[in-house]
Amino acid sequence: MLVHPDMLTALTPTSSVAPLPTVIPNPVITVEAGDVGRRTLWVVVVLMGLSSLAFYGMAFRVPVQKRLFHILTSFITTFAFLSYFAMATGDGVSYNTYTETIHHKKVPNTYQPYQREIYYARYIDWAITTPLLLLDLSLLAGLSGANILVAVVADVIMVLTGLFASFGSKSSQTWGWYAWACIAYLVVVYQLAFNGRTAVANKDSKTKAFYASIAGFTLILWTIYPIVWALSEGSHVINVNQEIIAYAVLDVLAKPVFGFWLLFTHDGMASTSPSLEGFWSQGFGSQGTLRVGDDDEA
Ligand code: RET
Repeated sequence: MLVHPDMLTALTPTSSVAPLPTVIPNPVITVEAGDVGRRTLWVVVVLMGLSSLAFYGMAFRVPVQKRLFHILTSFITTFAFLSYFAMATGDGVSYNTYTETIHHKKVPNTYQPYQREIYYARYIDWAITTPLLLLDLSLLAGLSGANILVAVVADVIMVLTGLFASFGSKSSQTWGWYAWACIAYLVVVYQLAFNGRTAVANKDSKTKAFYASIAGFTLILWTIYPIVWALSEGSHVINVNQEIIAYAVLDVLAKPVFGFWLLFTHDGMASTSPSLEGFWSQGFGSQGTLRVGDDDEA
């Protein structure tokens, strides 16, 4: 049988297959919460929900002028309830991708890509609730408006730069943002520890002693947050379940426990606590408001 020369060319093996790469990239490892983490989130949803109800109940038991701390504290646990509900149902979670270098003795380094869950709903919660916690403490101490403003702005900067740090993909980014957050935190500490103490010095001895204890408790507790962050989102030493549990314990102490302590103590010394007057408790008053039937008389 005669074979056309073109057919011969078609049958000849060629080297059209690309050479196999010598280093196969490692598959991405996903670091995420397991059952323990998810259950912990639900436990906190319930605790924040119940304490919000309790705080609203406590608010109703005091006259409206004396509800300032009750209202602020109820808002704090309500926001935390919503944020934990988001995280427990899988909302408010994203991934941060980063690569770790694996060093070898004789062959070149290899690289392991990871994607780790970031519960960014926390940061939205903190951006709203930590200023409210600061307001609770500042009003207790009698801090000036200017100092409260500085504390609140520094606090919001701390949370937002912390959020950027969580999504850093190289260490200069992550730890750079972390450094700005720590500086902002020091401003908050300064306002509470120094200006707060100076302001409360003019108050009665009960308020002075109470401020010293609750502000001391707050500063110790708040200082543990950047440590947990450094071990979890920062250097990935602890896994996502451990991260969730650590933040859950801190959040329950910083919000419901702080809140019950503040409100029970406050109710016991209500005579010396700030009171809401004028518009904040009475509205615009009866003068000048329209009464039913006014239009008919005109
Ligand atoms: C971050 C990381 C960057 C460095 C610093 C942080 C501080 C966070 C704090 C959070 C407090 C949260 C509270 C929540 C209540 O439920 C953002 C973790 C300094 C102090 C009190």
